[in-house]
Amino acid sequence: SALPGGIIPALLTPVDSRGETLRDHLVSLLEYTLDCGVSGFYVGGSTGECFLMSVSQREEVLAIASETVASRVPLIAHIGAQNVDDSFYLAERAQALGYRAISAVTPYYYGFSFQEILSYYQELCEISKLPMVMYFIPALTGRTFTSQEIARLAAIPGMAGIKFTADDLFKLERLRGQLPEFVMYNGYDELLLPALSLGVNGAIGSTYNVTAPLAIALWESFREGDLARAGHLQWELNTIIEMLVGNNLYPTLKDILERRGLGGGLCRKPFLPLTASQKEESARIDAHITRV
Ligand code: HMN
Repeated sequence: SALPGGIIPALLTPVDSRGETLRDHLVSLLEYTLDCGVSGFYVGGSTGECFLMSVSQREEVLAIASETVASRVPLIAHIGAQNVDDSFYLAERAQALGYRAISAVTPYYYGFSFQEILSYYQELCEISKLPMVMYFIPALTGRTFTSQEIARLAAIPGMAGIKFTADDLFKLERLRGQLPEFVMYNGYDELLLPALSLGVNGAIGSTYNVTAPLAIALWESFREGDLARAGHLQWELNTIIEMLVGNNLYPTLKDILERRGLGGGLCRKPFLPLTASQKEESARIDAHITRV
């Protein structure tokens, strides 16, 4: 029951204007990306809008993903929540639904001490039989950790890996050398190739919902030692990512899925729907991706 490597979309959650999950759209997205050859899914993370959802909505998405994927690839459930009981509950559900691993964002907002964060993960790792992937995203949590602190968290029994969503590649490199068995996922799609060169095991990201074939081609070029092609693909991907991020990322990713006939739906409030000019830009981005 090893953790997956390779390209792993951070799954989007298509919703209607009332914020209810569009099951058929979610199933289409899963089938489409599976056909592209992705190695797994990260379900219910930031990209999945977990922090805008109720626990029952999160549970529903975990269930739809596991029923649809039906063990074709391993699934990682993001179960982090501000209410610890919600995390425990979702961790239990993930285990019952056959997830390969759980993941939790580092506790945020209250400025918790390192000890508090350590004991949060210790307790989660004790109650769950599933391996834990800590979700390190300092730009959004406002809380960073030194590589020594990450190494202390990595030593918790059951802590199997990290989703490293940070651009501090020196820290990534130091951790890789210090923790050879620890599973490391790159989190900024913009940095896939540099992170691969530093020995990450996989990459979890939002943009792979619409660029999986390109990201997989980059991964394979790197594996084959074709660094010129890998570098070119990173450049192509980054041109796309720059456009996506400049147009409101998640609603644009969903709009692109709509254009491809997969049905992306909307984002939950307070995300706003795309304006007419953002929709035009989204059409241009989709056309650009198709040309690459
Ligand atoms: C998740 O939890 O949904 C993702 O793994 C988050 C992922 O790391 C993305 N980060 C954010 O959206 C904040 C990246 O894929 C990011 O969207 C991408 O690199 C574009 O900047």
